[in-house]
Parts: sequence; C-alpha cells; structure tokens
Amino acid sequence: MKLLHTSDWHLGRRLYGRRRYDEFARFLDWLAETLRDREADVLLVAGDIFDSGTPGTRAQELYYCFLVRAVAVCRHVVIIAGNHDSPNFLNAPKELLKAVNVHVVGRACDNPADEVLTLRDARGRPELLVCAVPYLHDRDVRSAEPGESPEDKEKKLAEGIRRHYTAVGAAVSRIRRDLGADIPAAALGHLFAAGGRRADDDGVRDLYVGTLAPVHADIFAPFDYTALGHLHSPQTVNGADTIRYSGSPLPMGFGEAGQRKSVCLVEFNGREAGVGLLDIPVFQRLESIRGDLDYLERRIGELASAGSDACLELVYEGGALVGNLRGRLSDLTEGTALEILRIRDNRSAGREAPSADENRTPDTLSVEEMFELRLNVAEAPEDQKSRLRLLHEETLRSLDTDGLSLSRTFPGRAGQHPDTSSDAAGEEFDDSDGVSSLDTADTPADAGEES
Ligand SMILES: [Mn+2]
Repeated sequence: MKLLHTSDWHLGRRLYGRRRYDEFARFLDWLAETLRDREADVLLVAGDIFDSGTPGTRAQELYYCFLVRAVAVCRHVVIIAGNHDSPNFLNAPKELLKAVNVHVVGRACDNPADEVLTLRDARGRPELLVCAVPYLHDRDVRSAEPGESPEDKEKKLAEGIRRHYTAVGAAVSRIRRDLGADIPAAALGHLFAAGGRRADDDGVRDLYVGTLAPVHADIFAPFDYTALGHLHSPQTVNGADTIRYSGSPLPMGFGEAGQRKSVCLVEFNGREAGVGLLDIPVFQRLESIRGDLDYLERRIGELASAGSDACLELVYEGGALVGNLRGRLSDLTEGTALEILRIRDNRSAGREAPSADENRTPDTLSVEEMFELRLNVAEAPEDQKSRLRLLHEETLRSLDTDGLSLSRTFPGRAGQHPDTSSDAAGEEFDDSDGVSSLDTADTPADAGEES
C-alpha cells in the first residue's frame, strides 16, 4: 500500500506579475508520471489546490486534466480544501468526482466521523482509512462570543481543532473495530502545527500563518501518517517522521529560490509507515542577487553568458545613490533570456524601486499586496503591522466563507474579477464579447451562492 502526499499547488498564482502556467503544467505532468512509475495506490493533496477562491479557467483546466490522468494510474485521490480554497468551489463537482474515485472534502462535516473515508483495494477489501479534514474555519469549530479578545479567539480555535481531530481519531478506532481489520489510517490537515518551521521569505506570509492558530502535534497521535499542508518548506513536525508538510511544489517567492522541493512517498508495512522524499525537478530557476552595482552587473553578466533563463530578484545594497537604477539594471538583461521580476533598493529602506511595470496597478495587485503597500505608505511600526495583517486577513476570510468573495474587489472595481493574482481577468474573460461586467463577475466559483 503506497501513497503519495503533496500540497499547496496554488494553481493560478503569479510571481511578481509573471504567469506560471507552464511551471504548473510541467509539475502536474511530472506528478502524473511519478504516480505511475512509483505505482502509488493513493494520492493525498493537503489543501491550497488553487491560489484563489475564484480560480481562473486555465487553473481549473489544469486541475481537471490532471485528475483524469491521476485516476487512470492510481486507485484513489483524496483532496481537502486549504485556506486559499473556496469550500463551495471545491465541493461543487464532488459527487461527479466521487464516481471516479476522487474524494473531495471542501468543508468540515457537521459530524467529523463523516470525514473518514474507507478506501478499498482492487478486490474490494478495505486497505486504508483516510481522515480528510479540510482547513477548519472559525465557524466550523467554535462559536464566537461578543467581547472576545483576539487571544481568546485563537485559543478557542485551537481547542476546536483539537476536538475535531479527537472526534475523527475516535471514529477511526470505531471503524477499524467494525471492519475487523487493523488497516493503517492517514490524516490530512491544513493548519499551522506548533513546532512548524518557516523560512524568512518562504511565500507563506505572516498574514496567512498567523491567523491559523498553532495546534499541538499530539492531536495526530491516532494516525499512522499525517499529511499536512500550509507551510511551503518540506518538513517534519517535532521530528516525527510520520507527521509531515510536503511543502509547495514550486518556490512561492525568492526566499525559497534554491530550496529543494519534494513530494512524500509513504509505504505501509502493516500500519507502519516508511517515508521517502521524491525531489521535484526545477522547472524555472529563480535567483536573488544582492550587492552593490558592481556585483549585480558581474553576476548578471555571468548568468547571461551561461545562457541562463533565470527569473531574477535584484537587491541593491550599495552605499551610493544610483540614478535610474531600474533602467541600468534592465539594460543589462536586454537581449538575454534573463527576466527581472523585482528590483529593490535597500537605500530606500527596503521599498521597491519606482516601477515602470504596468503590472503594479490597483487592477493587478492582489488585495494582500495592496494592503501591504498601504501599510508601507502609513509607515506603521513593525509590531503594529503584524497585528493589522492578522485583522485584515481575518476580515478577508470572514468575507470569503460567507460566500461574499466579490467584496474582495476594491472600491470602484465592482464587477471585475476579485483576485487578480490568479489569471481570471484579461485572458479568460473577453470584455468585448458583450457579456456585461456584472455577468462576468458572477461566473467564477461561488459568487452569490449563499447570499
Ligand atoms: Mn499554501
């Protein structure tokens, strides 16, 4: 019995405005081939399938085309929603997907025992229990009371998550007893486990992690393997080999440039899980270059003469003011395969160098990026910033889970696609086709479904 664990695909995400469909497609090709070559029986995907609750059509196409290939080579696919996914969007095709052995749990079940799936082998015998616990939203696990402090809220959330996993664990014992078979159990989760490690710029921003109350890893004791998502660097939790974050398949920021990305291959011998990591090929090189102007020029020259097609982050750390820094650096990559995605001038206190990049307009920034810019403009102190980020993210989540994701547009942008970090605007929706902007806005995902 072999399973493969991956998470945090973030289909549709851009890297500083650059589309990444080619990388996503190549990763999914690789994953389908790996499932086949390794003869995996089960694929577990631990959340953040899409980058946005309202993914564009290209991201959706990648997802469904991959599922067709996956079920052709492995018996079961189990998918849970992460904090980036819309529970309604993932759940919408649930019944159809179930018919081809793709099990989707987008939203927590009222009875946690309903999240336990009994997977059967080719001859119909139970082979694995999978506890498919999706990302748990506040309202799934706790009842809010007026006048609660943020700390009370976080604490109640962590307790609620614990209760939920305890109930799922109890259901596993019950089901094992009823089946009369001592088969292994794997749990999925999308959360921040205490002891989890984050790199400085690993693409998981504080605003995503901080609002997920850390839970203690002992809640996973009933499970023979725990497949986690949310943190983007591959890691075990508290040194336990069988409680793992697979990490994201693609580097989500320059902080992860050069990090080895992998999926987890888990082989059960009875109920004992043996875990190995399979390295994911690098589909697009990222490189962050820091230094004074001489160093930046020299390194760009080296890469250019080696024919590199890396995407670059350039951080100017020289002491002297450089006039037209952006222009001078851009000239260096002119006519090469190199692509500059970001230029930072540390002289101006970490602020972005003024950009001629037309991508950075209110229409193309994500809500989070816009908030970040606003914080910078306000020159808020660091400790206050992290608090404000938490509150902002909490507000966004509450809007999302209420099916009001359209509110994620900025004022005056009603009718445009709410999350421009995925690619729904532009390519997929042609404004000239006579569809009114309001119709367009209703197209993605769960807009208006619950209201
Ligand atoms: Mn993620």
